[in-house]
Amino acid sequence: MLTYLALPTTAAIAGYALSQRRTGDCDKGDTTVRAICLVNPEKNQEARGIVHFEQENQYAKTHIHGKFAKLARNHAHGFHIHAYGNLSQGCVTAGPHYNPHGTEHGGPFSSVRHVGDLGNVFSDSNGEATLDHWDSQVTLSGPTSVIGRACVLHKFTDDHGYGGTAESKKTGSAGPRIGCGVIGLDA
Ligand SMILES: [Cu+2]
Ligand SMILES: [Zn+2]
Repeated sequence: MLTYLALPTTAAIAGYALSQRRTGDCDKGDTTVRAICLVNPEKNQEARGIVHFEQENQYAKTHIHGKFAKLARNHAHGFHIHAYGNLSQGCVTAGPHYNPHGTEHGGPFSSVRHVGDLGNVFSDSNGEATLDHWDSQVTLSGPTSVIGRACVLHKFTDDHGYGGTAESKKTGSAGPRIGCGVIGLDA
């Protein structure tokens, strides 16, 4: 009787231990955080897109890649991360470029830039664009994480702060917001 009880108990403990070890291994091996931003057109606009974010750990560059459609043909459209995920009044309530360090506007490879400065997406003759960028300032965890903020597509070209105006140093003079979405966690 005791033997019959003991056997399954031992098996259960062994199985539990094994499952714990597997879970532990899995946690160590995959620290990648993923996020997604569905870019929906602003009112009376058509531009749309889908952007994926992947970061292996808090200190790694973040891979930002995606696709856009219904853009102006053969055009560079400014694309940024803005401070807030509030789209209640459309893209305008997403606030300014995400700028946790209080710096001037720049381009994605500028030494002085907003964290949210992703530059431009370049459309082809069909009004379609792909984005494939590894970013050194955008993070998906920690105090300056972009999760819950917004990605915003603009009508005009971001001049990376070289336009010679106050607006250029603030927004890159990228003009009206034509599409946006909230950056949310992905599996
Ligand atoms: Cu913007
Ligand atoms: Zn900026």
